[in-house]
Amino acid sequence: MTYPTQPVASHYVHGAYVEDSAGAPMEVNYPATGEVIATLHEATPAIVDRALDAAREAQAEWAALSGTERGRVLRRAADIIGARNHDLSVLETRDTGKPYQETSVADATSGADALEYFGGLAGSLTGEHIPLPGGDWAYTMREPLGVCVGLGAWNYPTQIACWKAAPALACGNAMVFKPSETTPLCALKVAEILTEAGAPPGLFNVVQGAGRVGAALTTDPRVAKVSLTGSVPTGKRVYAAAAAEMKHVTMELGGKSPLVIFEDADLDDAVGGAILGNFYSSGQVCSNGTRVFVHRSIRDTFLDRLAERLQGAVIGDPLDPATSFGPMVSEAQLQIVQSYIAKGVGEGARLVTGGQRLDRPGYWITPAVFADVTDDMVIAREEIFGPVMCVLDFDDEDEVIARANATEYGLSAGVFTRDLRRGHRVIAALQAGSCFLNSYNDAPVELPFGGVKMSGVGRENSKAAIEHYSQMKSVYVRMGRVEAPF
Ligand code: TXE
Repeated sequence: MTYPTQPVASHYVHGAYVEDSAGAPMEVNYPATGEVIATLHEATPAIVDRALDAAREAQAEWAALSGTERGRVLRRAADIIGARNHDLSVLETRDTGKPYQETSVADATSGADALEYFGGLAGSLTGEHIPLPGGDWAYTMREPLGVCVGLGAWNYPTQIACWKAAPALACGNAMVFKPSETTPLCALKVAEILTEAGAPPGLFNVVQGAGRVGAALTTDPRVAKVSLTGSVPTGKRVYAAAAAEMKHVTMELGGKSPLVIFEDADLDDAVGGAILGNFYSSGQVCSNGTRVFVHRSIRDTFLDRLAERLQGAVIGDPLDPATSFGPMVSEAQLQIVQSYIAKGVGEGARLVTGGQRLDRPGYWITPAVFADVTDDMVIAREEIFGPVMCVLDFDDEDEVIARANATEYGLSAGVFTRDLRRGHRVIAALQAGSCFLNSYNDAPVELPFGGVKMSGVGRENSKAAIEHYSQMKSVYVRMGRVEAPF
């Protein structure tokens, strides 16, 4: 039996489900059919207050444990998630509409990887000893920040909750997590599982709601850090609000990433990379390579091969393991995508295939490919966040580097070529935080993930995330006498 979609209650605070029906109702739709699968309530100020108090209390207790003990809890949570991967994946599919074929290998599993990885690191987080002249010395201590807030987007609800919670908790922090109002279900399961794994009550709390609840968390003086996954406009607002009290931030924001395919690329790999980087999760991935620059000499062959491969997309019931392409997350997101497709056509781009809304309940649109796209078109400049690939032609390396970098974003970039030197040279010149050579969109926990320019601040995953969830204290130790001038 899989999990019911209606949770026991809307929020998870101090190790238990809590409800406050005074909060505005929030309906959750199954994107594949549009049907209401759960009704929750937005967090009232009283719930936010309880969650922050619970986190503050738990944080002190948690930070007093050894890193090894903290790590054990995280690793146990990873094991529980692994054992329940099927049920968690079904819930993720219902929450987001993403096909089970994806959720069963990319969501709870990725969350479990983060918990296991940071659980393993927790015991080795230390400061250092620094010898100084005259027998003096110093040491550094790595300290937690305190209570951290996580604000999630709707595209990877389980993964985002775990990617934020795992390094935060490993470093001795507590967290209040607010999922996206569009996909509120999965983070509650992460909270339940952490409790089951031995986390003290209040260590990881989930409160529901939209921007107003996120803003209340961001500005609360009990909060030391805010980590957001979302859009650039929201990122600017949250960053500015956090700055008022000099809070730490991690910003994982949007992108319009370039994927550069040279004439010597393995064409099937390049087509595969472009498919992964545009149509996985129905294109709702921040790091997608949505500006596909294809060398003019292979452009037509590339488009033919792509059209052939797209015939293989199985669009249907997301819970059927054979389905490889699901609906958009919401009617609103579908309409955004449709409006961009209309803009692309209006601007003179050639719609090679797809882009049609399917005549069925739910939020379905077929994968779209535009060719003859030019840099100035709106579809080549703005993040669409849907299954819309823009193919642009180029003639030489310097030209494509300049054009690829001519964007305010800098999340990801990919290069397909068989020329070893060119591959590394071009990657080095691209302004992006997460790059791929002859691949696209791999995000193992061992690698730092994050953007440059408007795509964000800070890094998630890898040892780099530790720097963003802890602070250093340095202690000077004088072994001799203190010599003062008077
Ligand atoms: O993101 P939002 P949404 C992009 C994508 C998409 C757009 C909107 O372009 O079309 O964002 O998606 C909370 N203070 N990405 O609506 O609005 C909000 O409740 C504090 C890129 O999901 O940025 C949610 O929990 N919090 C992205 C979170 O911030 C606030 C993945 C993100 O909301 C707030 C998904 C405020 N003032 C969408 N306002 C990626 N980069 O991965 C909103 N929130």
